[in-house]
Amino acid sequence: MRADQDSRLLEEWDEGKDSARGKARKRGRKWPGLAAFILAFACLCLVLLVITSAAFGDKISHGEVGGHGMAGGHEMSDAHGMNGEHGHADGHEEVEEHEHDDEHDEAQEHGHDDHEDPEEEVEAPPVAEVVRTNDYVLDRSWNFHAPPQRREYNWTIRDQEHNPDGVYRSMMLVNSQFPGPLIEVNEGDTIVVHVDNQAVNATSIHWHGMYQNSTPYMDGTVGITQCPIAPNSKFTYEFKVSSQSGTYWWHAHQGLQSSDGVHGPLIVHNRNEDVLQRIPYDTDRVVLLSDHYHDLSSALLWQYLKPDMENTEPAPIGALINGRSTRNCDQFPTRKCDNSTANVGMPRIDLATNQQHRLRLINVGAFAEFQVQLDEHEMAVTEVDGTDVEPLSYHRVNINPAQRYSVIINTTVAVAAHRDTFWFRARMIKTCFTDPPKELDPDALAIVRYTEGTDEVPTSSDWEERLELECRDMNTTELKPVEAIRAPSESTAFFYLRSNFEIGAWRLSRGFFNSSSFRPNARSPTLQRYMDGSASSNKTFAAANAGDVAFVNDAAFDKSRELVIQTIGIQTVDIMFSNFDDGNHPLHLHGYKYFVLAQGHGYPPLTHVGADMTKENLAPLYDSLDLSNPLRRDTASVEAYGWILIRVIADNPGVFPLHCHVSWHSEAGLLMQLMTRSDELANIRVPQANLDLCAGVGIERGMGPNDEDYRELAK
Ligand SMILES: [Cu+2]
Repeated sequence: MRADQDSRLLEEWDEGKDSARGKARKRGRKWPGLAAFILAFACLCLVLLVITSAAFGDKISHGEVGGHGMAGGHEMSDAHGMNGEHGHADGHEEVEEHEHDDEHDEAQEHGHDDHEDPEEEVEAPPVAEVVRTNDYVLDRSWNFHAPPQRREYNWTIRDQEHNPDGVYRSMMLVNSQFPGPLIEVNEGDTIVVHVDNQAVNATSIHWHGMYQNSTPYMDGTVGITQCPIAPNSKFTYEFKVSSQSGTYWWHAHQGLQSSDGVHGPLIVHNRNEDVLQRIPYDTDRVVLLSDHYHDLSSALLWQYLKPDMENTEPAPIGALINGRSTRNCDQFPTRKCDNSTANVGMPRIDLATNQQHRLRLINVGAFAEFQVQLDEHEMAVTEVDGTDVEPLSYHRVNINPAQRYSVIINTTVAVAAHRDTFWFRARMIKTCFTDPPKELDPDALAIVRYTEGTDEVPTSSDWEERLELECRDMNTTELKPVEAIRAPSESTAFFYLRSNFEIGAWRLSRGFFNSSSFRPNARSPTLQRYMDGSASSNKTFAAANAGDVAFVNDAAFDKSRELVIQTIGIQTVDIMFSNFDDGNHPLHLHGYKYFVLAQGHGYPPLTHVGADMTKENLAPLYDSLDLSNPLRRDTASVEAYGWILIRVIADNPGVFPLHCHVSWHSEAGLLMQLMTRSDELANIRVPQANLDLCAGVGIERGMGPNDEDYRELAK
């Protein structure tokens, strides 16, 4: 930042703040009317943040900059990500790379300075040329029987400008790739990821669906298992993958950085994959589905959490398949846009004829549910969130955020249909968007080609069934795990949780489980607090009543901010969720797969309607359950005004969040924690490198705003 820019930028900042105050006084306004202001505001916030940071080191008052996260404007700080330099674009040391765009490969081998000084790099060329797009075609010659090994990856995270659909926006990318690098391992391997955070914000990486058995401190959740990785600092994740396989993913767990680009697939091969997958297949690939926003999540989050917003989630502008789509730049006259770059365009998926093809569908988006189909082809579902299931055929597969479904497609219909190309359609259920932008394109399309290189435009037919209008899980009751496991016949504990949103004047719109709305403590993660407390024999970490094996620990934790269910020994915990909101909540539990016992709309079967939701009162529901082999997964949804009953065998020592995976909702506080096998936690030592993160400078950068930030605005 040049000194002569400072005064002008400060003036602009003041204007922005005044403008924000004026708008904030108008109650009940919806976001599109404020979009321009919010963008300007976010930019200015970052301008100030950078100025303040430069002038005062890293002491940034929350009140001054509208939030220790605000961090809205990577625009200002992009410089250190925009010089076209980067490390091994892949960062992948032991596994060959199989997904790539040839035209971008020459950029991979450039080295980079570990600690570039952003102040030296004001002028930066556009970086779009060097962002690599991944197609994630897995190599069928993969050695499923290789001895267990360390699979090591080097990742550098930077702020970069990129145009996934033509429109340029600020993003946060790993190794200049969007979507991010593929992690591919065998069950039994150890994953090692060296993260070098060169972004302006602090970050943290979560390994979605990994059990982290014996390494709970590697789960990557800010305020729960670690402090954030500060800007200009490094951290190494290392954990063994055991007793699980299938399709997973990784993503940032700080703010909504995942939506800004920090995400990618994580595939764990089972040594018996050919047995567990009942349909043999010739090809294997990952298909990431994502809602797409043209603005940084931090700017949108600021608006979303504003008082009186009534849980109106920011709606996406479009959708991406493996980080691609294409928009007409004329629709966005105020945006920098180029839809002729190599990364932009409709994805082509080459599936040779007369074969079987595995597609691993992952919804990596922040909000939207997708309904996915390949015209004129049935899809046999063979895996759900890492659980192999007996194949069942569907015309469409509906997939909520963070969920995964593998489907097998049989390409033998060409001859009958006289076609060579077909539409692959991933359509967002747009009826769940309260206030969509007028430029919304809810359908992501790809072309499946039987013959590589053909230019034929598909004329394939849509299915006749009408499209889904509700956001909820597809009916999974018929999907039976190949490895049959009977759910325990009884639970040892039962908890009832109501989810709802509360709004109020001059208070953030917050999501609640019962009366708790999560606020992460970036400098004191729950896990470390427990470790410290138990080491000093702090009695608050024990049950209040002798004999309690599962309890809400409101002695050690302020449950208005941190709702922690603690268990001692191996317990079987049932949780019934009721949703009093008009939005769907895909509920993700870290560190586990749970049994989905039942889910539905309205009230579950009760003995006494209107009486408390106790296990006894739920006898009619419990009596109707089929426990012989229920679906096990890590993300299942409680639909709007609906309910879900899950059963967790709580046998994994650690502190694991259970939260809504609509990122807007979880940032609004819809998150609680299970501290399981707390009696075993004392035997686990948190590595010093993890503890050291908490002393990092700037670790709050990138977190969501505080209530206080809005009070400042209201003055
Ligand atoms: Cu939710």
